[in-house]
Amino acid sequence: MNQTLLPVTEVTCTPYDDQRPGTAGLRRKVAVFQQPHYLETFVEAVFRAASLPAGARLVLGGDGRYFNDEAIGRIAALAAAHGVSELVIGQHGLLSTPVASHLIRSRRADGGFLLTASHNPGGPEGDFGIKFNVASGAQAPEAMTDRIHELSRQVTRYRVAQLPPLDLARTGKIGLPGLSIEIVDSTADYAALMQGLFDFDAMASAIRGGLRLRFDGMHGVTGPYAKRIFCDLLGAGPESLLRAEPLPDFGGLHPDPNPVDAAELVAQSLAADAPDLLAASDGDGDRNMILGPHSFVSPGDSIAVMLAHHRHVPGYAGGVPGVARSMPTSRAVDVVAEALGLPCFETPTGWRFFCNLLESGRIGLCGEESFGTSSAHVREKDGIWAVLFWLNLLTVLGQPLPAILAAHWHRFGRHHYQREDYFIADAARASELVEELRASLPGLAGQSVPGTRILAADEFSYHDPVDGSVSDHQGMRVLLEDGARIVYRLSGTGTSGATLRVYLERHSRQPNAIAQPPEVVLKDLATLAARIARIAEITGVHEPQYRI
Ligand code: VG1
Ligand code: CO
Repeated sequence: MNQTLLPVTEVTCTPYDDQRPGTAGLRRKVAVFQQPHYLETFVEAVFRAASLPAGARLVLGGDGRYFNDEAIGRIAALAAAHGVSELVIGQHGLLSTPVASHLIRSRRADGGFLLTASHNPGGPEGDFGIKFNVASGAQAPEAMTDRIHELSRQVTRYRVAQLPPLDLARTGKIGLPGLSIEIVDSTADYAALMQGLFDFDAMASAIRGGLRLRFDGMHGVTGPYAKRIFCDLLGAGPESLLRAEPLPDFGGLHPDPNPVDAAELVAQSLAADAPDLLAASDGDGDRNMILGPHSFVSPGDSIAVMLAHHRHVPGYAGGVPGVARSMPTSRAVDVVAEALGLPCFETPTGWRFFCNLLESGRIGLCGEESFGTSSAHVREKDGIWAVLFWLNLLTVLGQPLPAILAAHWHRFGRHHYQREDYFIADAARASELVEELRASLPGLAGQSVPGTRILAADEFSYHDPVDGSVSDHQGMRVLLEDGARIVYRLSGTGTSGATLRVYLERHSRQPNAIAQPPEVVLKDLATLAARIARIAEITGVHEPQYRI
């Protein structure tokens, strides 16, 4: 018998065919989500695929982008009709991605819906997205997202409970028949989690002693967390925060923490009176960019430096069992792991692939090249955590950031790294390029290229050591005899056309080469990468849109 006491209505609809989640959830233009029943169809498919226990508890919140609050109300109505008895919702509808993961774990929830399209633009003309995370706080695994897609094509009816309008601004409990809703200020929970990992006294004392921090929230979800942690708890002044108010359209900008979209922060890092640590996070607060005076920490270097010094940070003083990086991430962390005698796993792009390794205790730190790093404290990447890790390192090492980087390169060599994004408006051309490149892989090994030869070329397949699942077609890689590497893959987070990502990497040990900027060291490799994949010839696109 149905226990729901709220009135429930049944709605009939025609299924959609395009609801396959990508690298991190379903992302579409807002206008697509606004089509009748579109959101409900996907959420209904999630409920069918997840088979939650009766009386389940769910976490609900998002990055505050346009459509966030409306989606919360509509998901709550479906949840109640599915017998969910408790909802934990972020105040103002806001939860950063790592905080949502933390709340699912700490509240022992059965899962959660994260409303975000991450670094994609927001506003009525922008993008929206939905991700479902399971009880461990991790994103739904691939088998489940495949199932969600399959089920979404069969949704011809769904049920919604009639809920009163929810006041998301007021924290506290709302008791409804059969459903309890708690609106939470998540900054307190998150600050407590961070206080358990980092030395807040030492960081506060360094800030009192003159250490200057600048954090750019890019009008995403991190502003309130940053204010609470950096200003209220660590004593940084208000000038430390830029763009710290969450806005539904992110101020019309792209909330992506990279040197192109956070150019103002980069300019500040190059000024004569640059702060000691500068950082930015993305729309949903899971990415980070770290800068110091006249220096930029590449994402691959960030995880490598963290690993090299992790025992100086209280939450990691006992050591980590191992590390992991996504395949396209630079191999800088591999070199450190080897020196420390730790296992280093290579996973496909997408945070969900780290989660089995984290959950089974095989790794304690992991990172992606797309400005994402995190640890076993949650099951998502975590932007503010990364900033605190670096702040804690600056404090305990007592050296400026550029000196920490220089010492790292001196010891381990430097992995020069760049990602090139080719936007290809006609997705069919992009697929053609991938097919042709795949077909050419077996013939590449042994070919001479300027200055060296191709050692190997293959397509990455991942065998998950924990659940035995296999994920094919996870990027194509070309290894050169001099150790350099090219990786190609198509983005799985865009909402129009296709984006070909080309990742370039070269490990340098000579001081002269170490001192050169990546664009100089990788120039030849970029030309070679474009030639091997015949990018211009097949797609008509001659230059990458982004070179990061
Ligand atoms: C991109 C990044 C990937 C990241 C994903 C989600 O995916 O490359 O590393 O996990 O975004 O990040 P893709 O398929 O476009 O390359 V986020 O910050 O959007 O949750
Ligand atoms: Co993100």
